[in-house]
Amino acid sequence: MTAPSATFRNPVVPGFHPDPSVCRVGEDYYLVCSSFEYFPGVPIFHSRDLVNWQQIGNVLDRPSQLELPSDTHASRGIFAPTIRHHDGRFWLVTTNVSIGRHLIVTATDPAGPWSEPVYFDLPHVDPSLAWDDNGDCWMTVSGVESYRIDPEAGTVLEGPVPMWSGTGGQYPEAPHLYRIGDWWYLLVSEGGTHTGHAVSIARSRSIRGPFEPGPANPFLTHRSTDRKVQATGHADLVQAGDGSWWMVLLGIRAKGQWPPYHVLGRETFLVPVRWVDGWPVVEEVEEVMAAPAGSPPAHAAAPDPGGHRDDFDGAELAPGWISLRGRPAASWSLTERPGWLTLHADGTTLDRAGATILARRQLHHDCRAAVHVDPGSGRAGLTLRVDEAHHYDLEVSGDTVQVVGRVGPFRQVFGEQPLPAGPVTLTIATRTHDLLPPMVTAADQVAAPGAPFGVRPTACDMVSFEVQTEAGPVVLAELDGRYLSTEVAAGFTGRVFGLYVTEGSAAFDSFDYRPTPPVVEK
Ligand code: 6LW
Repeated sequence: MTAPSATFRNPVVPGFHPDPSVCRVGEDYYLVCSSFEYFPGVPIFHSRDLVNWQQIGNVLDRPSQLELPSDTHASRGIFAPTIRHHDGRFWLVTTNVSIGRHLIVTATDPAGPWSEPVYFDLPHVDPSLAWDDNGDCWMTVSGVESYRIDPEAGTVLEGPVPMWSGTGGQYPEAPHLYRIGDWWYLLVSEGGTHTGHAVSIARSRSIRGPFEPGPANPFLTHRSTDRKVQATGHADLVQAGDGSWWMVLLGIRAKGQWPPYHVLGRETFLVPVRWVDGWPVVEEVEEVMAAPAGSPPAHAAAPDPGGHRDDFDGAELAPGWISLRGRPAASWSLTERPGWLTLHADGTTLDRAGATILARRQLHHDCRAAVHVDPGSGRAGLTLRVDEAHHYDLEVSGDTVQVVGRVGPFRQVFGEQPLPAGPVTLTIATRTHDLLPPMVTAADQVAAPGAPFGVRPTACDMVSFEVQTEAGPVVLAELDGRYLSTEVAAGFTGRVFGLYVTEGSAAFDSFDYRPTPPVVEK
């Protein structure tokens, strides 16, 4: 009798973790994602089962590797990386679109340190690396075309060599070449990184082509379907130690209707791959998926990432903390007030690049994040942000706590109350609904004259702001979370919770992030 297959939960790396690339060395898997205007760049994760991923560092963790000019726009900076293991070393290639260059760094330990970059001034994005049977290195980029390069000298030896550009969808990108048996397989995403996204494949006997398209392209797409996971694409293949094949890819989980909104950015998903007549076949990407018996994910335990808490007692910040466009040494300290994270303002607001923020990604639709902060004489708080023009702030200054919303050109204070001096706990919570309550009717307005006609009392995504007072918790405001979505803000990132200071200095004793149970729809 065949052993029953186990299930695993998707996304395997939730929250704003797009453009995954993966490689295996023995029993160990390593996965990287893009990071855009955030510093440090390119989070790197380790797993033994492809399902439970622990962040072990950031590949680009010093300014000499990661130039993010102070005018770097939101969603510029570091685009999609590729990670490979070759000749005893890890190789990572990516594009810094803010300086218009591809770069390669290497490491013997994937947790770092990684080398200084070797730059390539070649067009396009989404570089990938492969080594041919002669040991020559090829960089393949969106479009799709390849260049034979010397990856250590930073020189181009040949190219561009045109490859295969997918089935005709827009933006052929995220190309990866694989040597499998006697074939070179070329994986390509197309259709754009939203609901039209798709993954196609072709193969050739030679790395230079010509490439023969697969018989069932695109062999993965969720376009025009009502599946919960959408925008599936930007994929990378990996063979597990037991011989089974897997694909990591990005997808989005949207809520609400006409249109649906997604707020967590593009997340990393995993699907099993079968080979049929020499071509990869994958099932639809679901939030709960079956893993073939005996395969690494079938051994995965407790795949829910859960919450995390930081009391700032360590000597270093955990690798999950990200800042914007750099992290000047003078802007933060774990030693100035031991057990607290001290932040110093450097003269700007959250509406402009340059404010002092330390942030963590929002990982669940339903969650709460709390900080215990001593604002001193500063202006500080907890923000839920997508970019400088889309953020909700729960802010303390002087003897007042207030909720400030900034969406596009609009800025408004939504709730305010006096507060005694000293440390205070601030909480931002998000709550989502798949089904929407009915809109307010004329009859409702008779019962509740202030109710706005034709508006739903709650949206598919609500954000609430709470301050802990001596009399208990007080909710200062509840705002529609859709204004902090990719559909409104645009761009390639997702929401993060940020600890910030915009005037003077402030100290944070803890950050506590928890998923909360989803609302049960009737
Ligand atoms: C990335 C491209 C894409 O370079 O989005 O998913 C771009 N596809 O491949 C930014 O993440």
